[in-house]
Parts: sequence; structure tokens; C-alpha cells
Amino acid sequence: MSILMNTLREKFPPLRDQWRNLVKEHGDKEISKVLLRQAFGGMRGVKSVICDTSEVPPDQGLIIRGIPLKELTDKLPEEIYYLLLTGDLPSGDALDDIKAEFKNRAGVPDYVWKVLEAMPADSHPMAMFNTGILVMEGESKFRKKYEEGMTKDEYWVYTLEDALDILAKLPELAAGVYRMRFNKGDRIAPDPSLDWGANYVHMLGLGDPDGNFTKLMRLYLVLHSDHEGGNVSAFSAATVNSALSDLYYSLSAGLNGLAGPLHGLANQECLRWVIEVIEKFGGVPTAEELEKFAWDTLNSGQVIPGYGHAVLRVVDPRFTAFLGFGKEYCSDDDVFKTVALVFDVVPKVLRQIKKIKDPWPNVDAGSGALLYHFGLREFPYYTVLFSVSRALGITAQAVVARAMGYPITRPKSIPTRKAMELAGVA
Ligand code: CMX
Repeated sequence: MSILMNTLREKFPPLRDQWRNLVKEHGDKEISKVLLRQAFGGMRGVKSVICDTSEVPPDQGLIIRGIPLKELTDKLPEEIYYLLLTGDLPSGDALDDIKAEFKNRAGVPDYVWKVLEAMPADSHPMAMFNTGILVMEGESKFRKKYEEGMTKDEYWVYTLEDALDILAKLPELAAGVYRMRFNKGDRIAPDPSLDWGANYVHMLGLGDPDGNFTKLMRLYLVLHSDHEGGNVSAFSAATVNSALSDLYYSLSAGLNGLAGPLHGLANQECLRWVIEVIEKFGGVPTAEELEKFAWDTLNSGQVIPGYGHAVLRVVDPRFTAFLGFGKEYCSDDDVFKTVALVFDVVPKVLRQIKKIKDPWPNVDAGSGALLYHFGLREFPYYTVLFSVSRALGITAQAVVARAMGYPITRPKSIPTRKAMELAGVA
């Protein structure tokens, strides 16, 4: 039995009692109300989801288990996973243990590659990646145990089993999709001596002579790992998982949401926009040229990708971390210089548009430039990287939800006619 499993066996039962008592004694306490504009407006700001792995205060950005993101940027993704699940950073032994779990459970089954090879050659890498996860559903230990009649108390144990099995395979699956989809040659076998992020870089096969791409990858996998429970990917995955669909079903469902241009796909769109700028001006533009280009984008009815957020009202600390990395490792790169200039210019432009609530960069505004610098230049692939990282948060949230014994998600919908009646206009 792993240190992680033992730790969770101790931690979960009192937490489950805690929420049950809370609801028993204070269940009628109002924590949010729903306005008509919120019901029609994507439920923005309605507090109706419980998520303990992380929170995103609009004026601070991501906090994982009480620790602000800026204090976690030197951690390994494996440490973050332990933190997401348990609420504590791992000891040395616990970290070794989780690294060993990822190593021992690695190995994407051959049938996955056969399915992916049968897909159209121009399939989107996200469609391939999510298909790869779904096609492994037959491996689910949760589903097998459920069919055998496991008790509710065991749901989280086999959700965790599935989570570790899946996470151990994701870098190999993601790297295999990259090499297959972009004709990079044969797949590269995992190196069991490497950590999760370093192994991913190794299997992408782009080379990393000075080790800086590996540093970026570890940072990338930490920064995108979780963003509370209400975003499209987390909420979709949690909803599907609440039906006791196992993690192969629910993770791929969530990541299908991440593939949307208003969510995770914004990072591919963002770099495309920056490259367009550089091509148009033959290099890094002046601030005036960039300002005009931004207005042209907005006036043609398009969004400026990488800017704005449904919750945040400050510069995303994940963007700040990427900007810091770029300043240290590629400050002379034209793409990075343009990204830094966009940060100077675009918020001033967006602030002039009243309806835009957040003029600041989100995580997607900076990541692509750094990947591009290290030779990962296939934009449609970027959301796959985001997915490998976000799988940490989505699976951790599912393990916690099953341990707490939360019921199936089922909010109530009403027709527009009813909304009009409630507003007294029908
Ligand atoms: N460029 C142009 N218009 C923008 C904008 C931007 N960067 N950000 C917001 N707006 C517009 C919205 O489209 C909306 O317009 P309509 O009322 O005409 O539909 C209006 O401003 C109000 O939007 P908001 O309340 O400020 O923001 P939302 O909560 O509705 O949307 C988001 C948030 C992220 C979808 C939006 O800011 C956006 O489209 N940004 C660009 C895409 C992007 O970077 N997405 C990645 C977000 C991070 C992630 O989830 O992964």
C-alpha cells in the first residue's frame, strides 16, 4: 500500500464527516443567489460548486490547497499532485513513492496506437489524445469493481487507482500523438530513470541540450494543473464523474471541453495571433503598430486570445510565472519580446471597451511563446500539453469527490417562458 493511499485513508473520513455535519446543521444557509442575468450568462459568479483542491480569488489568482501559486513554481508536478490530493506537500519518501507509482503504471497499450493510426491523418491532436484516453476505458479498475458490487466507501480507492494508471500513461500518449500527427518518426520509449515532466520532454524527441526545455515543461505542468471547480473542463469532468462514469470517461469529457477556443485552445490561438503580428511587421512591432493591430482584431469581431477571464480580475499569476521564465531563458527571442510587448499594450486597449471585465493576460498569453522557443512549433498541439497538466487537477478533484460521497450533479433548468414569468413580464 502506497504512502499516498495510507495518507488519504486517514484524511478522508473526518473530512466526509465534516461536510455532512455542516450540511446537517447549516444546510439552509444561503451562500449565493441566482439572478436572471446569471442564469442566461453561463452561471457566472454563482457559488454552487464545492472544490477543495484549489481556489481562484478574482484578485489573487490560483491558490492550491492554501498555497499561492507563486510559492509553488519550483515544485515538480508529482509534488503538486500529492498536494492536490492530500492538502500537504510530500515528504521525500512520499515523493519517491508517487514517482514510483507513475513509473510502475506506465506503458500505453498497443491497441491505442492502432486506433489512433486509423484516424484521419489531419485529425486534431486533441481529438487523438482524448480518443486515446477513452479507448483505454476497458482498463478501468473502478468499473470492474463497480460491476462486482464494491461498497461506496471504496469508490475513491478505485478512482485513485484509475487516476494513477491514467496519469502514468499520459506523457507517453501525448508524446506519441505529437510524433504520429506531425510525422516526427517512430515513438520514443519512456526512460524509467526520468521524472514525469522530463520523461515527456524525452519522448517528444525535440532535444534539450541545456536542460532548459525540461525546466519549462515541469513549470508548465505545474502551472496548468488545476483552476478550481467551475471552469468548463473541471466542471464537465466532475459532472460526468458524478454519474459514476469512471475516470476514462470523465477525464476525456472534461478535456473535450478544454479543446474549445474560449478555454484551453486559446493558447494555440494566442501564438497564432502573435506570429501574425511578427509576420505582418517583419519582426517585433512598435507599440503603435501593435495597438493598431489589436484594434483591427477587435473591430473585425474577434477576441484577443490570451486576454480576459471569467473569474480573474488581475494579471494571472500563471502568466507572471511564464513571463519570469522567458526573461530568464529567452529574453532575446522575437516571439517572446512580442508577447512582452502585447502585455504592455493590449490591457490599455481592452480597458477602453466597457463590456470587457478583465483586460489582463491569462495563462494562455505567455505559454506558447516559450514552447515555440524550444522548438515545439505545432500550435494545434499546445492544448494537449495543457491537458496532460490539467489531468492532475481533474483526477484529484474526482478522487476527493468520490471520497466525500458527493451525489450526482443535477441542477434545475427552466424554459425562457418561466424566466419571463418569474420576472413578471409574461
Ligand atoms: N477580446 C475581445 N473581447 C473580449 C475579450 C478579449 N480578450 N475578453 C472578453 N471579451 C468580450 C466577450 O467576448 C464578451 O463579449 P459579448 O458580450 O459581445 O459576448 C464581453 O467582452 C464580456 O466578456 P467578459 O464578461 O469580460 O468575459 P467572459 O467571462 O464572458 O469570457 C473569456 C471570458 C476568457 C471567454 C473571454 O475573456 C475571452 O474570450 N478571452 C479570449 C479567449 C481566451 O483567452 N480564453 C482562455 C481563458 C483561459 C482558460 O479558460 O483556459
